[in-house]
Amino acid sequence: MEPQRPGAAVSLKMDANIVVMGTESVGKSALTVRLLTRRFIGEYGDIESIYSHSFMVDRREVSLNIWDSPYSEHSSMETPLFDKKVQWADGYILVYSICDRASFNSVGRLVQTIRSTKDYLNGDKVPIVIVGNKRDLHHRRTVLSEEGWLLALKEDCHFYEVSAAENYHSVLMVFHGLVDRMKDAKLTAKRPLGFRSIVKSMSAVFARRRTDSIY
Ligand SMILES: Nc1nc2c(ncn2[C@@H]2O[C@H](COP(=O)(O)OP(=O)(O)OP(=O)(O)O)[C@@H](O)[C@H]2O)c(=O)[nH]1
Ligand SMILES: [Mg+2]
Repeated sequence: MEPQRPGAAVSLKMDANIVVMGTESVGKSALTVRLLTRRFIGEYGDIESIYSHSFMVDRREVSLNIWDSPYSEHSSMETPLFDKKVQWADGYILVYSICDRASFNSVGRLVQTIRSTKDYLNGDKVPIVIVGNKRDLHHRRTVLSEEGWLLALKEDCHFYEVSAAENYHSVLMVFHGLVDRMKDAKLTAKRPLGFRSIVKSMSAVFARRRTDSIY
């Protein structure tokens, strides 16, 4: 009988923390809920949550913790909560709306701030995916696809234009793209806070449990 290799089963599983960021109403919750439930429910409220989600990629189980928070000035860049999120995460989904030029400009600034905040050995390798959402609203478009592509090229990030309202598969591609990026990065990141402690600290701040979710 073939001897069992210690840790062989463990190496088939990948655990990762993902944070979804972007300014108000760009569709952060819509994207997250699409991935989790395959549905678009229209209104999402102001729920701060870390969701767990698993799927198989190349016969490997990928288990994600996805932190979705409503945008607020207080949790925007260069605050303690922002720093905590950035350190907690292994990968970042930065969302803008193709109908909102200011949200696009904000994504450019976010990439820079994440790179300078994250305790990675090599800031250039931080896995970031840029998402232009609300593609279905093309008649109200103010940000060209080319601008999204150019930003992603310049910042060496993956880029997707999607509609959380109309399409599940493009949303799935976003998360798969980030998982690929995280696999490639092969990073040695410091992780000062574990998942449990971050949930605890969130409960303290927001006085609600993560099970207050959309279900
Ligand atoms: N047409 C269209 N509407 C969308 C799309 N994604 C989200 N929305 C709508 O945009 C609004 C905001 O979506 P949310 O997912 O709540 O946005 P958010 O980024 O989570 O916003 P905050 O949590 O407040 O920061 C809602 O009315 C959604 O129904 C999309 O792809 N197309
Ligand atoms: Mg939200």
